Amino acid sequence: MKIIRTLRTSLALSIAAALASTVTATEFRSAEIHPDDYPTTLAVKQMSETLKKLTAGKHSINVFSGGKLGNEKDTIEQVKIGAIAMTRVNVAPMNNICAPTMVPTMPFLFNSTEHMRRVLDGPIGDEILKSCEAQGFIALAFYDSGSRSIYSVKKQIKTLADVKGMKIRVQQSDLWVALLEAMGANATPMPYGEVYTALKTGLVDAAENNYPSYDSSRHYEVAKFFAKTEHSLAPEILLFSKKIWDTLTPEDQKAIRQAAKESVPGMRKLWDEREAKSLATVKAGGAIVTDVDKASFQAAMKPVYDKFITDPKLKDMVKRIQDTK
Ligand code: BDP
Repeated sequence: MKIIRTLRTSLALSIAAALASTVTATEFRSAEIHPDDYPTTLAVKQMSETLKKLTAGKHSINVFSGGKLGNEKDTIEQVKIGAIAMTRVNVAPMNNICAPTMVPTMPFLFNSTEHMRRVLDGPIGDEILKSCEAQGFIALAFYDSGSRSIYSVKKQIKTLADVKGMKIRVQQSDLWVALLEAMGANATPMPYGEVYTALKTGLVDAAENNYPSYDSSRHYEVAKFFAKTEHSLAPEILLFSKKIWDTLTPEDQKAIRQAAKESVPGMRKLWDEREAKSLATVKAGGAIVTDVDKASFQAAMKPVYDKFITDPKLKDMVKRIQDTK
């Protein structure tokens, strides 16, 4: 009897140990709307390699590219409930969830890519990332997304007056709606995956994005007038589920943070190369890229700041960014 009981106990213990080891060795799922060759996808894959090394093969990340796990808003929800471990999104769909993410979206706030990188690499960047935690997200890092400009189907935009009454697709964020409305446009929020058809069928007259997205989404085929408004440098953000995070050991958490941070320089290199390549591709494909009277756009942005940067903490953050040299 006693022997059987001992055997049973040891069997139960070894099953428990086997289960524990399968539970702790994890391949985290990460959502991505861009295709496999896009800099954000490649950067998270690189992060996975680093994570594997740092955890001796215990953890890795499987990137589901091309929107396989849903649009950005949906994947954020999935990450929040722990159904997906990670998602790489633009800060835009986080604007309504976590107010400090509005700051790096603000129009004409950064005066160059270098300025943006310096700010996001420093204490202000960390503050913004940290602020997502209360909403259920461990924000690991920012990635570059270049500057966003308006591209239209029928008419070339030269000054602010040309935008008046145009139906322009924006990301799903109240701030983005207000930003384009302040330009005089009729802002239409919708997920990225629906924009090509919306442009093609005339549901919208224009959209706005950076060169790599304008290229990889093939929006340039249907909206060939690219006007360099360069109105926002809104970055990308890497979000990890707090629900899953809280089940991990401190060592694993540290490794994930480190792997994310270490993927940033490589991502920026890929980004710079891709921007140049995409500009060449869209031009060769018939896109007409022109300068605009930027001052007229800049002058129209005050109401956006007045409406969204009301919290003294956010006001102070904007000021600190403007003061960062
Ligand atoms: C791209 C961002 C992507 C956004 C998309 C958009 O990389 O995260 O979903 O813009 O406009 O530049 O929705």
